[in-house]
Amino acid sequence: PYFQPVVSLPDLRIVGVEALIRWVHPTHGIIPPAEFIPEAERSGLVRDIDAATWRQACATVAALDVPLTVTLSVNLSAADLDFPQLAPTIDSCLTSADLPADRLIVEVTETALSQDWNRSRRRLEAVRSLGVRVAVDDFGAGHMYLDRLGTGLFDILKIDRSLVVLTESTDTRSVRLLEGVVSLAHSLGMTVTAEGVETAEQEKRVLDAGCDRAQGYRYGYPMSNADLSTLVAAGG
Ligand code: G
Ligand code: MN
Repeated sequence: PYFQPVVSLPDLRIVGVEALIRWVHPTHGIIPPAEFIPEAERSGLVRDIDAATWRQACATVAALDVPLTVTLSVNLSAADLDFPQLAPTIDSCLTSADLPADRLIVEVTETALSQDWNRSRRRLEAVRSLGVRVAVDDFGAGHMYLDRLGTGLFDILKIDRSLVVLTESTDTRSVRLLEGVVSLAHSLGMTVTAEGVETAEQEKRVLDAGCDRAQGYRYGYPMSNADLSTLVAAGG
């Protein structure tokens, strides 16, 4: 896993990291997940790859000298939601790293959730009963039945970068749209993270719209665990 910082708004302190899988290939260099995860899904390897990623990420974050409130986010794929042993696997990653469950967040896209909603919901409820929080990833870029947002299953809403970029348009409706999503999430008790923030202008827009957290190249690129340790040792 590589790690990308998540900062709180408006103070820009590192409050979390998201583990993002990368294939560091001896001759091809760093291969992004979009290029190998679809194949791993076809071959059935994706579940093992995901579990190995969570395990390593938990160990890395547990070993960092950071406040106990810094969280780790990991990504779940649709195949993980189809796995009866999902919650026990996550529990075992936490236990072997000695990482408290309240420091872990699992992120699921709307599309992965929709493969079989009732099953996804049961699996995520089991994960949540460990004390782990659940985030909707890339919100606004997939399709979701809005009633599912109100089930109490989700702790965090991650707003897709496309909605963040949209706020730069001269049409003020794009800002109203972001404000509306944030207010909907807040009224349902969710924390809101803006994804893919790259510029000062975007940061101002997401802050003004009421987002609680931000993530994106403005605060840090996904980095190796060595670079992450150096960053947090330097105080972020
Ligand atoms: O689906 P999810 O949001 O987990 O995926 C995060 C992906 O987005 C990562 O592959 C990461 O490299 C990429 N990413 C992270 N921050 C930014 C950003 O500021 N801009 C863009 N374009 N991509 C980003
Ligand atoms: Mn994610």
